[in-house]
Amino acid sequence: MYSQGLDNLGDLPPEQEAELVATFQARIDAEEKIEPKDWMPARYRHTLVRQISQHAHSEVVGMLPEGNWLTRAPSLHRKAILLAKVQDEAGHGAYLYSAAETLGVSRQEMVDDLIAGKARYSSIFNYPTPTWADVGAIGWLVDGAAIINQVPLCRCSYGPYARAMVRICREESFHQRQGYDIMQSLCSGTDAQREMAQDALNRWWWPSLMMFGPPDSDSVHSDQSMAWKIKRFSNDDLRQKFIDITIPQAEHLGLNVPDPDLRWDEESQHYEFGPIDWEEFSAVLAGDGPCNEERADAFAHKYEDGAWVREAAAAYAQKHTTQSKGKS
Ligand code: BYC
Repeated sequence: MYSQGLDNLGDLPPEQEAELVATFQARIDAEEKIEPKDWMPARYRHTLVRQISQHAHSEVVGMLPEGNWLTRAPSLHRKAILLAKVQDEAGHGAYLYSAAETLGVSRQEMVDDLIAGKARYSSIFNYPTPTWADVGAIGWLVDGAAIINQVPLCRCSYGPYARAMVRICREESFHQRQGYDIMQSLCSGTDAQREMAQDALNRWWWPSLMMFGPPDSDSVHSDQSMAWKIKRFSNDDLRQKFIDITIPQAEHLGLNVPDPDLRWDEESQHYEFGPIDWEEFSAVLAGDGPCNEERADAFAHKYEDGAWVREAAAAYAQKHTTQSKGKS
């Protein structure tokens, strides 16, 4: 996938290639940012295209589960906030597709791969949102997990990705707050509302932990990505951080985290938690999650429906360019 034109080695003599690689790694080690026109190993470029395009697809597919609730938000106020949040996700997708484009792959290719089922997006968006509390749980847990995972990406060695992440993380903080605020309202409401909040936590807790990726022992890309300072922390370290931050928030809401093995460990100063169902994770990645098919169909149809907007925008841009050329 996306391999055409990405290999910039091959014809070089081995000594010259080794020298380029060593200089590149020295720049990374010195915390310099790598910019689009700089020399980079093909695998570095490829890893970034893989991760950034998956990330962009996640933002865009992530609009679908919450978008389901735009017409049914419980008040005008909640609707306005949710609209703003969903629009932010579209913006995040746009920044990320642009960051990936600086590496030599077109947005069209990335979208075509998503529609063809060849590209991944986050496992979390293959779960359903049957109640309003799911919108709260997504903001609180999913955006909360995203912040933990993405704040270190603001220090990613690739400049355009790192810079896109700074703005995205600011907006994710607002998203997490709006989700927690929904949960707070439900938890201080009627018994039925509290039950709805608890049910949403029960369903979203484990999938949120899976967002951080497979355990370190099974993570195929982590070591290399950490050596290149694309990733700064391992999947397990970030998952632990998320758990440690989130349990007190659940306690504050008066909700029970659905893990009978959960306990605070004085010695390590971390929460210990029960086994994650990695078979479920693998099934979701293989396309057998509760909503994989629904999301794929919805994305493809919405993309088709939006063709006229893209055509109109391209025609407008073309006209604008011709007019400004005529003036100069
Ligand atoms: N879901 O070697 P590993 C959001 C794949 S959007 C699906 O550890 P890596 C939001 C992985 O791709 C959240 N696939 O990989 C949006 C690899 O397969 P391939 C998205 C997953 O890349 C709207 C294989 O498993 N955030 O927050 O080192 C509303 C082995 O994994 C997942 C990002 O994308 C998963 N959960 O680490 C609200 C952040 N986990 O590619 C919120 C940027 C793993 O070899 N991405 N896989 O076929 C990352 O930080 C890293 O790519 C990951 C995985 C931590 C996700």
